[in-house]
Amino acid sequence: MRIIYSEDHRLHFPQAELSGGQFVTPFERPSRVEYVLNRLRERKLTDICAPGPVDMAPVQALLDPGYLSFLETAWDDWKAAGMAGEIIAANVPARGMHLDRIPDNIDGKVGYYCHASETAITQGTWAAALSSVASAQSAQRHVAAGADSAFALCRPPGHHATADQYGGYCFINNAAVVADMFRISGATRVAILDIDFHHGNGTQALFYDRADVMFASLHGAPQDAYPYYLGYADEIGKGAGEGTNLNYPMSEGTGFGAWAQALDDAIAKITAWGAEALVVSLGVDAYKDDPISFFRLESDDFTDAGRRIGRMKLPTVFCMEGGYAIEAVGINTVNVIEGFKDA
Ligand code: OKP
Ligand code: ZN
Repeated sequence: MRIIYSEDHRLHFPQAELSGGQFVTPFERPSRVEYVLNRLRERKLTDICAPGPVDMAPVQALLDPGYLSFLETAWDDWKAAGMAGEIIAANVPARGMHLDRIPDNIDGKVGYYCHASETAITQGTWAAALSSVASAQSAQRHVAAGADSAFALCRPPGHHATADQYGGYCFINNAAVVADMFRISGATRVAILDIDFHHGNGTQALFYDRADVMFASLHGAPQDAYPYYLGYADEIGKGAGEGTNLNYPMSEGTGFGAWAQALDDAIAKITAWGAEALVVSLGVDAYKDDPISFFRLESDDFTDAGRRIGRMKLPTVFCMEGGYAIEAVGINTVNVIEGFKDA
């Protein structure tokens, strides 16, 4: 399987994540990619390439132009305003406030375009986010050109990013851009299967009213898990998109038995719906030792999951999302890939 990644992911490494009222070293850190790369090489998966240049047209077609230009200049604007530290949102428009009037002040803009303040923006964040979506796009082009699958080792991740908000370590929704590119390149129906522990709220929001992209997500129940305000089972899509959004919220302690049942159900529905291409939001934070998650999957379970996904026999692009038990991230991620290949 072709693997695509850019070294420019390293340009995004904020010093701090706001966690439990303290600043800690971000869980989403550059070494995650190194663990995956090392494991890929150990398992002789060595078809590893750098992406081509980012293609902004599909990104601009899907996302809000004001949001993209905010991200592009946020760091310079922040510094020009005399801010000493990294960009952390300190204000958010909330109930009773205007949700549609965008302030000029950078501090106000940051809050407007952010939905979770644990995520900092630093000097290299925009460049890294572009390199991440470039990897996803290269993977998509490889599969659209006839390969059966490709793995975009995206960093930063994307599935929490909406058309106009960042948060949850995500800035540009890589998987969503890939799905939309499959549509643009001729697929009638595209499915996104999100197996990251966290609900893909950004992906859901981007396709909620669209009938051409099905979104299915397995995740920690929103009553107890980030992103908290979305991911309930009764969110089924709206308008033309009604019936093409599938949420499988699961409670603390969920192990592979229940998780795999949800996976099989999602797979059956995607198959019955007639998807022509598949995008997998590949997070491995459902792992038992993940420091910020509460499922109990073992490393071998990821191989099994990959095999189930592989049996769909769809053209497939994997986009890396989360996974923070860093020493196991490589094994668990590559287990999915090997299970898929083995199906
Ligand atoms: C991103 B992805 C830890 C709280 C973290 C945000 C989690 C983002 C997960 N103190 N909250 O879906 O893996
Ligand atoms: Zn996650």
